[in-house]
Amino acid sequence: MSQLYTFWVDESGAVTVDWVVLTGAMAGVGLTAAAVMNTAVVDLASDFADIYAAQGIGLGGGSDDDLQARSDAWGSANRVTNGSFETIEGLINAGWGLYSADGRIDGWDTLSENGPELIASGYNGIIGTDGDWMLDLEGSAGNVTIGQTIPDAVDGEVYRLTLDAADAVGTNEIQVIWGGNVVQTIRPSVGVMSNYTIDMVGGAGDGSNTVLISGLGIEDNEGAYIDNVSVARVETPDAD
Ligand SMILES: [Ca+2]
Ligand SMILES: [Ca+2]
Repeated sequence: MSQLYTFWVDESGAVTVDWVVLTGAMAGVGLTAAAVMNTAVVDLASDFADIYAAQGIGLGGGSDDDLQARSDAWGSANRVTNGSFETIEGLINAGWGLYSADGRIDGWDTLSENGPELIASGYNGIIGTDGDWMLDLEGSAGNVTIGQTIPDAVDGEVYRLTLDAADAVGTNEIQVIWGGNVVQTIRPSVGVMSNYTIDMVGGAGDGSNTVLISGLGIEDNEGAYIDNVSVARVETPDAD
C-alpha cells in the first residue's frame, strides 16, 4: 500500500504540469474551459486506469472466483474509505477549515492540482449530513478532483453511489466519472444538502472500477460541498 501511495504522489506531480498548461491556454475562455477540463479529467482517469492495469491493480488480481468470493463477503456494505470526511488526523487547521500538507485526504487520491479542503458543517449556512466535516470541491483556488478505486468490484454487478451535495452560491457542478466515463453531472441544490444516487456497473468503461468526483464551475473559491459518499453493491434477486 505504501508503494501505491508513493506512486500516486509522483503521478500527481506529472499531472500538475499538464493541468497548468491547459489552464494557461484556456485563460479567459470562461465556461468553455470547463468542458475542455472535463475531457482532461476523463483522459486522466483513463491514464490512471492504464497504469493500474499495468501494475495489476484495480481488479485486485486473483481468479474471477476469488473476486466473486471477496465481493460476496462485502455484501452490500459501503466500500468507500472516509466517505464522510471525518478522518482528520494530520490535517492542518486554517481557520476556515482543514487542509492537507500533501494535498491528500485519507482514503482518497487527488487528481487535480489543488488538494481538497474540509469545511465544518454549517459553513456558509450549509449543514452536513453526517458528522462534523464536509469536503469543498474547490480549493484555494481551483476545482478539485478526488477519487478512489472500489475494492473487489465484480464485472457486471451494480454498485450504487450515493452522496449528499449542496452549493452555497449556485454556480457549481459536480461530475461523477466511473471507469473513465462521465456517468452523472450534478447541479447541487442551493443552500441545503440533497441526496444524489448513481448506479454504476462493475468493469464498465476502462475496467478500473475507479470513481472520480470532480468539481466544476467558475473558479472563485466557492465550490460545491459533498458529504456522506458511499458505494455499495446493489443486492439483486438470485438469478442463478
Ligand atoms: Ca461528514
Ligand atoms: Ca466555483
